[in-house]
Amino acid sequence: MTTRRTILAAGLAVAAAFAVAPAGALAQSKMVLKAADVHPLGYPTVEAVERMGKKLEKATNGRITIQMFPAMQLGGEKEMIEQAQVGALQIARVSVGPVGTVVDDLNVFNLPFVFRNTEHMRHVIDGPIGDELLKKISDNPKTGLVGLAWMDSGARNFYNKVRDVKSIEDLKGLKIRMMGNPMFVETMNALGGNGVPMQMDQVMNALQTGVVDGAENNPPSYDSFGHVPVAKHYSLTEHLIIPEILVFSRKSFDALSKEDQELVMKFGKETQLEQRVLWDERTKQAMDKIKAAGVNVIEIKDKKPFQDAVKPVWDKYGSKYTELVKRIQDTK
Ligand code: BDP
Repeated sequence: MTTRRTILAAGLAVAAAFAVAPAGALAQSKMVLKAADVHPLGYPTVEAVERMGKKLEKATNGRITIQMFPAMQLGGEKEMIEQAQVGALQIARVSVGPVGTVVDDLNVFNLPFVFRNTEHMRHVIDGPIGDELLKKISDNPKTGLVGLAWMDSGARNFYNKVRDVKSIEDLKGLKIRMMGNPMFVETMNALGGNGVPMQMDQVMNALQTGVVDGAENNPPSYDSFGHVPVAKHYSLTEHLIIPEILVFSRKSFDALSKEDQELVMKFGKETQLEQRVLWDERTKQAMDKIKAAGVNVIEIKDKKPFQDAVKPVWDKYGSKYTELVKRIQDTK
């Protein structure tokens, strides 16, 4: 079994390899940028980063390439962030969920129902707020990260193996896996269920053994993590609309030449709109697969009871972001 320690040790070996050449020499020599994602090859986020790698390779005549470690090969997102911070990994594609525990500014996107819908989220990440938050990551030396781009992750919906969740009452007592950030556990608890924080690498097992009754995710993830056959009640609550983020290791970034930094920033940013096209296709396909698998897909027409119930989460965390939330709400 891979432990966090072995993952980090492997990562540190990679860091050593990346750091061998001094900064000046790095500009000339071949460089392999390690990238990681919890999703498998072909998933929109993975594909977008691989395309970024092809562009880098072309622009540098093969000098810079990206080596992708998909499907949790380098551990969960917490480990990926840690590896990027120490320079063991150069590119991490992670959810804003776990990044919020490192960069508090980002937690504004982790507030339940902060976006009206996914279209609204897109307008926010594509506009000045998106740019400012990426800059906050890059400008704060404590993060150890450079923000490259946002990606789409649709809206998250509850699924479980016990019953149809049609109203908030139906969530009562259900143990639901949430991403590792206290805000999510509290969101679930405020909705009447029991939030269980857990990294994705443990969720399948937890579902099968009954440690949890369900989880929540967008259609592509629900499908691609293989949870559909195990938990066949899917309620379109859209309680969290959390973008993904592409970050680069600050330590590795500072070792690049200015020209290479510019290429990384440019091609990194281009992934934002490219991934979106792939995302829309994948969401359609996933929804078709979910329905064909006999899942009870439940539309939630009135989300108000859900929105009212998460007020304690807003009372506790929202006040820090009053101004930013207003700007988000004012974004058309
Ligand atoms: C998916 C995100 C991924 C998260 C995962 C999760 O793409 O980054 O790790 O959810 O729930 O939608 O852990």
